[in-house]
Amino acid sequence: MRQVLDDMRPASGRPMGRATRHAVALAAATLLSTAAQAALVNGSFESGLQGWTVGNFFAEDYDYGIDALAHSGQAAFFGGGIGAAGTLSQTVATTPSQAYVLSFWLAGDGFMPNEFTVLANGAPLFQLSDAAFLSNTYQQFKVFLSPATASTSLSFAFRSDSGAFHFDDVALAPVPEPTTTLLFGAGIAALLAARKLRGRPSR
Ligand SMILES: [Ca+2]
Repeated sequence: MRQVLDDMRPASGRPMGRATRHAVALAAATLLSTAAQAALVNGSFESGLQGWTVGNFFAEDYDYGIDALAHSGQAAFFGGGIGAAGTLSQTVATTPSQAYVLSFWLAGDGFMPNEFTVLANGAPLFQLSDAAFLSNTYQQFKVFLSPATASTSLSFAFRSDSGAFHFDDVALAPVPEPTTTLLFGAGIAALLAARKLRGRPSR
């Protein structure tokens, strides 16, 4: 907050009046409170639906909810929108151009039709249609993404007209290696180019 206020100091360098400072503090507080949370929370659903937003389902404990068929801990999300997919979403802070791996565990009961989709900022990244999972056995999936924005809305869409998917242990982690290697490589290339220029004989 102090940093935000310092950055908002008027260019003239004159100190702000008390009223202006108060208004700026309020505006900054509003900005901070609506910003995405820093990291994905409650990815194991041990705190129920805390941190998550659900949409387009019919009713809790009917076509979505929390139950004990967990991959880890005592709880998992279950969802199977009827006729259309219901969604489970969470907005997290992301670093633009940083690569991330989104991992999660998913199980199905094999009832058809079914559909599962992963979306980032509304764009589909991964989809399963009429997946025939065996007797609610969890499988891990990993989806890579490189967000272009400082916050990313992650959504998972579940449709299962006669059954439900189970979903647990969602995590979003940065993938540092390729970016670091690329930057390092670019640095070396720039260094070599600079040497070449310096080494060129003058006319
Ligand atoms: Ca869990």
